[in-house]
Amino acid sequence: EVRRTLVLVRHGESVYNADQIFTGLLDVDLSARGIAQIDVAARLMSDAGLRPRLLITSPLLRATRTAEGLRTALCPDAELCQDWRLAERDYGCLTGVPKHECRARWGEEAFFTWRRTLTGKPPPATAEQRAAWRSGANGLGPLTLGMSESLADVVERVRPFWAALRERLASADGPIAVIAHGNSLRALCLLMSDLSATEVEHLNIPAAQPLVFRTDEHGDPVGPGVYLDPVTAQAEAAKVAAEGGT
Ligand code: DG2
Repeated sequence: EVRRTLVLVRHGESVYNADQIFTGLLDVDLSARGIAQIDVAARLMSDAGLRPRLLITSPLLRATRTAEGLRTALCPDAELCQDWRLAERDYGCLTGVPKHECRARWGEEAFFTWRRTLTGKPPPATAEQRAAWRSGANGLGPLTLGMSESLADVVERVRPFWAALRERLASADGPIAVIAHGNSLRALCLLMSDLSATEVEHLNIPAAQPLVFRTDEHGDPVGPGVYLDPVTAQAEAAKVAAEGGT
């Protein structure tokens, strides 16, 4: 029964992901590997009979390109819309900084706290950093590149998105796909599955691995999310967790 199914997909690998650079709200493109990953994800979804009727994407290019690729491969007639609430967490002064540099400069504890805890929040970007960035992406609503957000801040902006999505799932007549980012999807998973602060610290979402939730008549998930390719997804999630390491 695929009627009330939600598929979460983090975008394919971006050029900054490939170099392990904190990206946040910077609007970087997919890498060649990231583009190729879209076809693999589409094949997994097609084999599972999951052709979305609706795709909702973050407005950032790496997500919109992934969403468009999935739609072309799987469901050309499906509706595709954007929601600013799905944008990546604003990484403040870490934006554009290689992860290993951040870890070397501020130490292992600050690196983990800012990157993975619920309330850890990097300092805002410096004036120098802001001057170096071109004008930000469109469609980001009230978000201003460089202000910085904790994961808890992202949870608060994703909360109304989840409330609306839950209603859509309750009356859905086909699968819904959400295409977003490592941290906006961590926030969504926290809300959907009521994860604790400790559980969410250890949640790492790999690129372009479809994560499937079956939902009930209220739109609430029935059981945990299941990756369509669990072996690869677990291996790739471990690599995400280890980014910035020696
Ligand atoms: C990554 C996540 O976001 O990085 O902002 O650097 O999903 O847009 O590539 P995404 C970034 P980590 O939180 O995993 O370090």
